[in-house]
Amino acid sequence: MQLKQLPYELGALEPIMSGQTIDFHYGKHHRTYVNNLNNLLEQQAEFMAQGKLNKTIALSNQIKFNGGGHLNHEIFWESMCAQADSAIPDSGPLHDALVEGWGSIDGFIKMFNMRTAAIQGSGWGWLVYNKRKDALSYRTAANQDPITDVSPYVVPIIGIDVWEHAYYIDYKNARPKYLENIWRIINWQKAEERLIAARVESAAEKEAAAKQ
Ligand code: MN3
Repeated sequence: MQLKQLPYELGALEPIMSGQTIDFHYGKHHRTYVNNLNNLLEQQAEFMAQGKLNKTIALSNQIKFNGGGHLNHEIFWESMCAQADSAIPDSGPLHDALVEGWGSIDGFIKMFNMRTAAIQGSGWGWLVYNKRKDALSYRTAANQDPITDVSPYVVPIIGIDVWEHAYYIDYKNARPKYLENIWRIINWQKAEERLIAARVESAAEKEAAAKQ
């Protein structure tokens, strides 16, 4: 697995998220998940080749943690953009689905922040598309659990990291303040693209299932 380049410069999300935070978060934390994951996958392949199934299985938790960390951060970086490019939608499929779910975008953000601020310890808050309900839902995940592990029926739309390393340099221990501000750098356009793609994918899966 490779650490993708960020879709913006280190300082592009200032003053909401500092270049220093992104330098540490992307350049150290995310990079470490990728390096660990690659080493673990290599070790796992060696154990498999040696027929050591017990040792292969023993690596599963670490692979989930570091692999989840890699997946989650890839979505996180692309969930954000420069403040000047971040525009809360006033129409369109994402706007409509959020209003259907929570009455208004404001109502959605309040719900998201309240529930994400309350996550105990390290984890993530997620806006997801629920394939079974053809609707948006909110979910939380602990540690680096991939959201598709929490529920296989969801597709991530927006993911917010609430590990302390995501906000401590800029906000110290004030997680609610970090959450309040982050909506000013959310890439709503990217979120809408994900929603549209998720609906297409879900419709294709339903069609394929109906043919069986
Ligand atoms: Mn993180």
